[in-house]
Parts: sequence; structure tokens; C-alpha cells
Amino acid sequence: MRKRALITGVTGQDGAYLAAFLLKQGYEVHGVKRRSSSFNTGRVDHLYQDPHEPEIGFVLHFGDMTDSTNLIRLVQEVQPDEIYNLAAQSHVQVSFDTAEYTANADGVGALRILEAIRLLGLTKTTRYYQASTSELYGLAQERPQRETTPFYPRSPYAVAKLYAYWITVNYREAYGIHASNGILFNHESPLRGETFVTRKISRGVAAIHEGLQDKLYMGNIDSVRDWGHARDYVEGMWRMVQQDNPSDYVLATGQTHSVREFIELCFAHVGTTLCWEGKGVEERGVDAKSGRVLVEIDPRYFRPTEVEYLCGDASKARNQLGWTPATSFQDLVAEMMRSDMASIARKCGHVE
Ligand code: NDP
Ligand code: GDR
Repeated sequence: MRKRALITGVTGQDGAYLAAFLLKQGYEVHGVKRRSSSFNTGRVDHLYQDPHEPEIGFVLHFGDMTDSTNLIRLVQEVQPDEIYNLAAQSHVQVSFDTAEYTANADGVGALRILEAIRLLGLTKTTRYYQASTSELYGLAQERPQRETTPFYPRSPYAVAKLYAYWITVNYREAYGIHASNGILFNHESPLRGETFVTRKISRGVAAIHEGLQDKLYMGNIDSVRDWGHARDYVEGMWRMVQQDNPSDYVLATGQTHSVREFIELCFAHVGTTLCWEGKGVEERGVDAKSGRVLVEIDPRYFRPTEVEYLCGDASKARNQLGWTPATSFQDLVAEMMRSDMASIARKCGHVE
């Protein structure tokens, strides 16, 4: 019998990589998508299978993390061996504007699924993965951050995820559910949402190079992150769920780069050397050859409370799961740039 997985957030970056990975492992994959007024399945359209075919491996269901009865019905219908709860309002800055909704979808949403598992009597049969985050560490003093580092969340998003983290631990301890938290540091890819910093930069630099955009307007470019590739990280999620015992694991590369470095590397990819002039909000990124201003600071992208530095120690995942990230930072940036250059070129009609 092939295993059945239910993925919430299947239309997002990680959902798309995880669905493809699980299908390759022979799973029957059920994904939860939201109703929207325009198509929102672009990242998983290549996995679509005609529902009239007899052996369907990939099925999409309508649902929402704020709708308990819908989630209970879905879990009952699918009877999954594994649930990957990836759905979330995942944008940190947006969470300051939609704090209550973020708490509902990201925090209570996790509880709704765990309750569905409990109410339906699936505590011994359905395993649960919670998409926890390095944002939980926020202002943590310890560097690098590991599973034992105390949390200090710095946004409504991170506080909502703190609830989801602990309710996962609690349901594991209270009801014996095989429930694990993956504390994942930032991971990116060509499928990354366009308003997260890496994709905003790779897309923007490609558009500037093709003459479709003037410059980039950025927030805190001295922020430091531990960036990996989403493809590597979804495999780590799966490995956690396959363990005999549930636990919580950090996934990270252990290497850090600033937003500034990310910008420089993207421009270098198109042959532009960037130099920096001025200070604070007056700072500018300038084409070293032509003197043209390519990057400006726009305080609207500053956050009320910022997480300045994150660096993860994934030793536990390496030792217990045999997980290591395969993609280097340089290869990640190059892959994102190649993809955005190709899509901008298509837009300009340069290629078929
Ligand atoms: P995305 O923002 O790309 O995807 C989020 C997914 O959740 C989308 O499918 C979205 O649907 C769905 N979603 C949002 N709100 C709801 C809701 N109310 N009901 C149902 N579905 C909803 O995020 P990522 O793929 O990057 O991240 C996956 C998970 O991992 C998230 O929980 C995120 O917080 C967490 N995480 C991500 C990290 C990263 O670096 N990428 C690091 C650590 C944790 P739609 O497409 O319709 O918007
Ligand atoms: P983050 O990702 O907040 O780490 O959350 P994001 O890419 O949004 O920001 C990273 C850092 O870059 C700084 N920054 C900017 N960010 C954005 N979006 N736009 C800008 O113009 C800009 N300029 C500078 C930010 O201030 C920040 O310091 C991501 C999400 O995927 C979460 O869901 C996930 O939990 C964490 O990663 C781990």
C-alpha cells in the first residue's frame, strides 16, 4: 500500500517542492489549496493529474487553516499517514499589518489540525510535521542557534509560530502523536514568493538588466541570514517524519550572508560591479562603471522590530537524520538569477 500524505500550503514554495519529492517517493499526495479569484496553483500545475485517470497520485482539495470543520473533514476523508502543515501567512512584515489573522492561520491553524488528528482517533496512525521557523529565535543571544536556544520572537508572525511550535510539542507529550517541529532557517529557490527579499532582488536585478526596471528599493540591507535551498529542506522535513520517534530539529546551512551581499552577487551575475556610497537611509548602490544608481533605501521596508542576525546549527539533523544541505549559497543565487533572467527574457519576447 502506498503511503498517503496531506500537505497544507501545497501551492507555496515548500509545498510545491515537497509534493514533487513525495510523489517521487511513491506517495499519494493530497494538497490543500485556497479558493482565490485568480489561479494560485502555478507552482504545482506540472504535477496535475487528470482526476479521471484510475491511479491518481496527486489530488487538490479546497480548504483554509481558519476553518476547523473543513480541516476535520479533509483529514477524515484523506486518512493520511503523514500531515505536513506548511500553510501560513508567511510574510514577517505583512504580519505586523495582519497580526490577528496571522495568529489565527499560523498559530491556531496548527491546533486545528492536531485536534482533527485527536478527534478522529488518528493519534497512533497519522504523523504530523509542523513548519516551525528560525524567526522563533529573533533576538536570541546564542550563536549559532540550535534546538536548545531560548526563543525570543520579534513579530506577530513569529509569536503565532511560537504557539504552533509549543502546541505541537504539547500534543506529542499529551496524546503521544508522532509530531515534529522542523525549525527551518531561510530557504529560497526560483519558486520563492516575489516579495521575500531574495526573490525581490533576483527578479529586480534581472528586470533592471533588461531595462524593465530602474532600480531596487530596499529595507535593512545589513540584515544577516542563513540561506539554503528549499529543495534540500523539504527532504529534511520528510526525514523527520520517518524517524521512529518524533522530535524537533533545526535545518540550516550554518553559513551567513547579508542582504547587501545577496544584492552584490546578483548584480555580479549580470556583469555589474556594485559599489556603495553614503550612509543610513541615504546609502546608494551604484554601478561602479557608469555611476548609475541601482539601489536605494526605502524606510517603508523597515520593520517595527527587526531580526538582525540568524545562523543555525543543524548538527542534530546531520547526526540523527543524516541530513546535510546540498546547495551552496553561490549555486542558489545563480539558479535564482538564471530562472529570473529567463522569465524576464520571455516577457520581453527574446525567446520562445
Ligand atoms: P509560502 O508563503 O510560499 O506558502 C504558504 C502557503 O500557505 C501557500 O500555499 C498559501 O496559499 C498557504 N496559505 C496561507 N494562508 C492560508 C490559509 N489561511 N489557509 C490555507 N492555506 C494558506 O511559504 P513557504 O512555502 O516559503 O513556507 C512554508 C511554511 O514554512 C510556512 O508555514 C512558513 O511560515 C514556514 N517557513 C518558511 C521558511 C522559508 O524560508 N521559506 C523558513 C521557516 C519556516 P496561497 O498560495 O493561496 O497564498
Ligand atoms: P524573513 O524573510 O523575514 O527572514 O522571513 P524576508 O526575505 O522577508 O527578509 C529577510 C531580511 O531581509 C530584510 N529586507 C527585506 N525584506 C523584504 N521582504 N523586502 C525588502 O525590501 C527588504 N530589505 C531588507 C528584512 O528586513 C529581513 O531582515 C522568511 C519567511 O519565509 C518566513 O516565513 C520564515 O519563517 C523565515 O524566513 C525563516
